[in-house]
Amino acid sequence: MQHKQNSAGRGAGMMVVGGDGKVMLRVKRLRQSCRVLLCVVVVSACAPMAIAGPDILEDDLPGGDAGSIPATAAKLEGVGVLNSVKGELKGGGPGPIGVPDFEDMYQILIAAPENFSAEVVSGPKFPFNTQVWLFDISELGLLGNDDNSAGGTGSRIGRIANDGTPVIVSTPGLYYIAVTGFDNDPLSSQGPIFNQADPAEVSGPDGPGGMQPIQEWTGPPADVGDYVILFTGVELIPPPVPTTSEWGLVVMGLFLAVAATVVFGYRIRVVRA
Ligand SMILES: [Ca+2]
Ligand SMILES: [Ca+2]
Ligand SMILES: [Ca+2]
Ligand SMILES: [Ca+2]
Repeated sequence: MQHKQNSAGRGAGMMVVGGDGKVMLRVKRLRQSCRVLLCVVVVSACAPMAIAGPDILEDDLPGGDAGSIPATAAKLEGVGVLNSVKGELKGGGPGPIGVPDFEDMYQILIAAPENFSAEVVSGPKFPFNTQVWLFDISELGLLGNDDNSAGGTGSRIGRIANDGTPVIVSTPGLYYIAVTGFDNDPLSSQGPIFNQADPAEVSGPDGPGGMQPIQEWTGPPADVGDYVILFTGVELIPPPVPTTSEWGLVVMGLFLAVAATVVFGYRIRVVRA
Protein backbone atom coordinates (compact mmCIF):
# COMPACT_ATOMS: atom_id res chain seq x y z
CA MET A 1 0.00 0.00 0.00
CA GLN A 2 1.21 3.50 -0.84
CA HIS A 3 0.35 6.79 0.75
CA LYS A 4 0.80 9.84 -1.49
CA GLN A 5 0.37 13.47 -0.53
CA ASN A 6 -2.23 15.21 -2.67
CA SER A 7 -0.60 17.96 -4.73
CA ALA A 8 -3.33 20.33 -3.57
CA GLY A 9 -1.67 20.34 -0.15
CA ARG A 10 -2.37 19.09 3.34
CA GLY A 11 -5.78 20.68 3.55
CA ALA A 12 -6.99 18.61 0.60
CA GLY A 13 -6.29 15.35 2.48
CA MET A 14 -4.10 12.28 1.92
CA MET A 15 -4.70 10.22 -1.23
CA VAL A 16 -4.86 6.50 -0.37
CA VAL A 17 -3.93 4.05 -3.12
CA GLY A 18 -4.44 0.31 -2.77
CA GLY A 19 -6.87 -2.55 -3.25
CA ASP A 20 -9.62 -0.81 -1.27
CA GLY A 21 -8.43 2.67 -2.18
CA LYS A 22 -11.80 4.05 -3.32
CA VAL A 23 -13.58 2.82 -0.20
CA MET A 24 -10.86 4.09 2.10
CA LEU A 25 -10.75 7.48 0.35
CA ARG A 26 -14.51 7.79 0.82
CA VAL A 27 -14.17 6.91 4.49
CA LYS A 28 -11.31 9.40 4.80
CA ARG A 29 -13.50 12.15 3.37
CA LEU A 30 -16.36 11.22 5.70
CA ARG A 31 -14.02 11.47 8.67
CA GLN A 32 -12.87 14.88 7.47
CA SER A 33 -16.50 15.97 7.05
CA CYS A 34 -17.23 14.86 10.60
CA ARG A 35 -14.29 16.88 11.91
CA VAL A 36 -15.48 19.94 9.99
CA LEU A 37 -18.99 19.46 11.41
CA LEU A 38 -17.52 19.17 14.90
CA CYS A 39 -15.58 22.40 14.42
CA VAL A 40 -18.64 24.21 13.07
CA VAL A 41 -20.76 23.14 16.03
CA VAL A 42 -18.09 24.16 18.54
CA VAL A 43 -17.45 27.51 16.86
CA SER A 44 -21.20 28.19 16.64
CA ALA A 45 -21.56 27.52 20.34
CA CYS A 46 -18.56 29.54 21.45
CA ALA A 47 -18.53 32.52 19.06
CA PRO A 48 -21.79 34.53 18.97
CA MET A 49 -22.44 36.62 15.85
CA ALA A 50 -20.67 39.79 16.93
CA ILE A 51 -18.87 42.52 15.08
CA ALA A 52 -15.62 44.08 16.10
CA GLY A 53 -15.68 47.58 17.55
CA PRO A 54 -15.21 50.24 18.50
CA ASP A 55 -15.23 51.52 14.90
CA ILE A 56 -17.73 49.90 12.54
CA LEU A 57 -17.72 49.87 8.75
CA GLU A 58 -21.07 49.58 7.01
CA ASP A 59 -19.34 47.61 4.26
CA ASP A 60 -18.59 44.84 6.79
CA LEU A 61 -22.26 44.37 7.71
CA PRO A 62 -24.35 41.60 6.10
CA GLY A 63 -25.37 42.89 2.67
CA GLY A 64 -23.05 45.87 3.03
CA ASP A 65 -25.92 48.31 3.59
CA ALA A 66 -27.96 49.38 6.61
CA GLY A 67 -31.72 49.32 6.01
CA SER A 68 -34.10 52.29 6.04
CA ILE A 69 -36.60 51.45 8.79
CA PRO A 70 -36.43 49.66 12.17
CA ALA A 71 -37.35 46.29 10.64
CA THR A 72 -34.30 46.42 8.36
CA ALA A 73 -31.94 48.45 10.57
CA ALA A 74 -28.42 47.13 11.08
CA LYS A 75 -28.18 45.81 14.64
CA LEU A 76 -24.71 46.69 15.91
CA GLU A 77 -23.98 43.74 18.21
CA GLY A 78 -20.72 43.19 20.01
CA VAL A 79 -18.96 44.01 23.22
CA GLY A 80 -17.72 47.35 24.43
CA VAL A 81 -17.74 50.98 23.38
CA LEU A 82 -19.01 52.06 19.96
CA ASN A 83 -16.99 55.07 18.81
CA SER A 84 -18.04 55.42 15.20
CA VAL A 85 -19.84 54.02 12.18
CA LYS A 86 -18.51 54.74 8.73
CA GLY A 87 -20.99 54.28 5.90
CA GLU A 88 -22.31 55.57 2.62
CA LEU A 89 -25.60 56.53 1.06
CA LYS A 90 -25.18 55.31 -2.49
CA GLY A 91 -28.46 56.54 -3.92
CA GLY A 92 -29.61 54.34 -6.75
CA GLY A 93 -33.07 53.28 -7.78
CA PRO A 94 -34.69 51.37 -10.61
CA GLY A 95 -32.23 50.61 -13.35
CA PRO A 96 -28.59 49.61 -13.53
CA ILE A 97 -27.41 51.46 -10.43
CA GLY A 98 -28.97 48.90 -8.10
CA VAL A 99 -30.92 48.81 -4.86
CA PRO A 100 -31.89 52.27 -3.57
CA ASP A 101 -29.76 53.49 -0.64
CA PHE A 102 -31.03 56.86 0.57
CA GLU A 103 -31.28 56.03 4.30
CA ASP A 104 -29.01 54.11 6.70
CA MET A 105 -30.56 53.11 10.03
CA TYR A 106 -28.69 51.40 12.88
CA GLN A 107 -29.83 49.95 16.20
CA ILE A 108 -27.49 51.07 18.99
CA LEU A 109 -27.23 50.83 22.76
CA ILE A 110 -27.17 54.19 24.54
CA ALA A 111 -25.40 53.09 27.69
CA ALA A 112 -24.71 56.51 29.22
CA PRO A 113 -27.55 58.89 28.26
CA GLU A 114 -25.99 61.73 30.25
CA ASN A 115 -23.05 61.62 27.83
CA PHE A 116 -24.94 60.82 24.63
CA SER A 117 -24.14 62.60 21.38
CA ALA A 118 -24.04 61.64 17.73
CA GLU A 119 -22.25 63.83 15.18
CA VAL A 120 -22.41 63.09 11.46
CA VAL A 121 -19.51 64.25 9.33
CA SER A 122 -19.63 63.70 5.57
CA GLY A 123 -16.83 62.82 3.17
CA PRO A 124 -14.04 62.50 2.33
CA LYS A 125 -15.05 60.67 -0.89
CA PHE A 126 -18.45 62.24 -1.56
CA PRO A 127 -19.22 65.11 0.84
CA PHE A 128 -22.92 65.88 1.13
CA ASN A 129 -25.53 67.72 3.21
CA THR A 130 -26.37 65.25 6.02
CA GLN A 131 -29.30 64.85 8.42
CA VAL A 132 -29.49 62.67 11.56
CA TRP A 133 -32.52 61.17 13.35
CA LEU A 134 -33.00 59.33 16.65
CA PHE A 135 -35.92 56.99 17.43
CA ASP A 136 -36.75 55.00 20.55
CA ILE A 137 -37.16 51.21 20.60
CA SER A 138 -40.91 51.69 19.96
CA GLU A 139 -39.91 53.39 16.68
CA LEU A 140 -41.17 56.81 17.80
CA GLY A 141 -39.21 59.90 16.80
CA LEU A 142 -37.14 61.61 19.51
CA LEU A 143 -34.59 64.01 18.01
CA GLY A 144 -33.58 65.24 14.57
CA ASN A 145 -31.06 67.70 13.17
CA ASP A 146 -30.14 68.96 9.73
CA ASP A 147 -27.23 71.34 10.21
CA ASN A 148 -24.82 71.24 13.15
CA SER A 149 -25.29 74.41 15.22
CA ALA A 150 -21.49 74.70 15.26
CA GLY A 151 -21.63 75.37 11.52
CA GLY A 152 -21.59 73.61 8.16
CA THR A 153 -24.06 71.14 6.67
CA GLY A 154 -23.09 68.22 8.88
CA SER A 155 -25.42 67.17 11.70
CA ARG A 156 -25.30 66.71 15.46
CA ILE A 157 -27.65 65.73 18.27
CA GLY A 158 -27.07 65.55 22.00
CA ARG A 159 -29.56 64.25 24.52
CA ILE A 160 -32.07 67.15 24.42
CA ALA A 161 -34.15 69.07 21.91
CA ASN A 162 -33.63 72.82 21.65
CA ASP A 163 -36.83 73.76 19.85
CA GLY A 164 -39.02 73.82 22.96
CA THR A 165 -40.26 70.25 22.71
CA PRO A 166 -39.83 68.38 26.01
CA VAL A 167 -37.49 65.65 24.80
CA ILE A 168 -34.55 64.38 26.81
CA VAL A 169 -32.80 61.05 26.36
CA SER A 170 -32.54 59.79 29.92
CA THR A 171 -33.01 56.01 29.81
CA PRO A 172 -30.20 53.62 28.93
CA GLY A 173 -31.30 51.10 26.32
CA LEU A 174 -31.80 50.33 22.65
CA TYR A 175 -32.46 53.10 20.13
CA TYR A 176 -32.44 53.57 16.37
CA ILE A 177 -30.33 56.22 14.67
CA ALA A 178 -30.57 57.08 10.99
CA VAL A 179 -28.55 59.16 8.54
CA THR A 180 -30.11 60.71 5.45
CA GLY A 181 -29.21 63.45 2.99
CA PHE A 182 -31.04 66.77 2.79
CA ASP A 183 -34.04 66.87 2.42
CA ASN A 184 -35.08 63.29 3.08
CA ASP A 185 -37.22 63.30 6.24
CA PRO A 186 -39.01 60.58 8.29
CA LEU A 187 -42.76 60.02 7.92
CA SER A 188 -45.33 58.22 10.06
CA SER A 189 -48.86 57.28 9.07
CA GLN A 190 -49.87 60.83 10.04
CA GLY A 191 -47.20 62.68 8.06
CA PRO A 192 -43.84 64.30 8.90
CA ILE A 193 -42.55 63.31 12.35
CA PHE A 194 -40.41 66.44 12.81
CA ASN A 195 -40.98 70.12 12.06
CA GLN A 196 -37.59 71.62 11.22
CA ALA A 197 -38.42 75.29 11.47
CA ASP A 198 -34.69 76.11 11.50
CA PRO A 199 -32.02 73.91 9.87
CA ALA A 200 -29.81 74.26 12.95
CA GLU A 201 -32.44 73.27 15.51
CA VAL A 202 -32.30 69.95 17.31
CA SER A 203 -35.95 69.16 16.85
CA GLY A 204 -38.25 67.03 18.92
CA PRO A 205 -41.13 65.12 17.23
CA ASP A 206 -43.24 68.24 16.69
CA GLY A 207 -44.53 67.41 13.22
CA PRO A 208 -48.12 66.30 12.50
CA GLY A 209 -46.95 62.66 12.50
CA GLY A 210 -44.82 62.97 15.62
CA MET A 211 -46.93 60.72 17.84
CA GLN A 212 -46.78 57.73 15.49
CA PRO A 213 -43.88 55.36 14.65
CA ILE A 214 -41.75 55.85 11.56
CA GLN A 215 -43.05 54.09 8.48
CA GLU A 216 -41.10 55.54 5.58
CA TRP A 217 -39.19 58.56 4.26
CA THR A 218 -39.98 61.44 1.97
CA GLY A 219 -37.24 59.90 -0.22
CA PRO A 220 -35.36 61.26 -3.24
CA PRO A 221 -34.41 63.62 -4.67
CA ALA A 222 -31.96 63.89 -1.77
CA ASP A 223 -28.26 64.32 -1.21
CA VAL A 224 -26.11 61.19 -0.93
CA GLY A 225 -22.47 60.50 -0.11
CA ASP A 226 -20.19 58.92 2.50
CA TYR A 227 -20.20 59.75 6.20
CA VAL A 228 -19.01 58.85 9.65
CA ILE A 229 -21.15 58.97 12.80
CA LEU A 230 -19.08 59.86 15.88
CA PHE A 231 -20.70 58.70 19.13
CA THR A 232 -20.32 59.37 22.83
CA GLY A 233 -22.21 57.43 25.50
CA VAL A 234 -22.89 54.52 23.11
CA GLU A 235 -21.92 50.85 23.23
CA LEU A 236 -22.33 47.82 20.99
CA ILE A 237 -25.38 45.67 21.78
CA PRO A 238 -24.41 42.52 23.72
CA PRO A 239 -25.32 39.43 21.64
CA PRO A 240 -28.24 37.41 23.03
CA VAL A 241 -27.40 34.50 25.35
CA PRO A 242 -28.48 31.15 23.80
CA THR A 243 -31.75 29.80 25.20
CA THR A 244 -32.00 26.41 26.91
CA SER A 245 -33.40 24.82 23.74
CA GLU A 246 -30.60 26.35 21.63
CA TRP A 247 -27.97 24.94 24.00
CA GLY A 248 -29.80 21.58 23.74
CA LEU A 249 -29.39 21.65 19.95
CA VAL A 250 -25.70 22.49 20.31
CA VAL A 251 -25.14 19.56 22.70
CA MET A 252 -27.04 17.23 20.37
CA GLY A 253 -24.92 18.39 17.43
CA LEU A 254 -21.74 17.79 19.40
CA PHE A 255 -22.94 14.29 20.35
CA LEU A 256 -23.79 13.40 16.73
CA ALA A 257 -20.48 14.76 15.43
CA VAL A 258 -18.46 12.80 18.00
CA ALA A 259 -20.51 9.65 17.43
CA ALA A 260 -20.03 9.89 13.66
CA THR A 261 -16.28 10.32 14.08
CA VAL A 262 -16.09 7.27 16.33
CA VAL A 263 -18.19 5.12 13.98
CA PHE A 264 -16.22 6.00 10.85
CA GLY A 265 -12.95 5.62 12.72
CA TYR A 266 -14.03 2.09 13.63
CA ARG A 267 -14.91 1.37 9.98
CA ILE A 268 -11.44 2.42 8.88
CA ARG A 269 -9.83 0.11 11.38
CA VAL A 270 -12.06 -2.75 10.09
CA VAL A 271 -11.02 -2.06 6.48
CA ARG A 272 -7.37 -1.95 7.44
CA ALA A 273 -7.73 -5.23 9.33
CA1 LIG B 1 -25.79 52.65 2.96
CA1 LIG C 1 -29.31 52.08 3.30
CA1 LIG D 1 -27.42 69.20 6.93
CA1 LIG E 1 -39.00 71.47 15.60
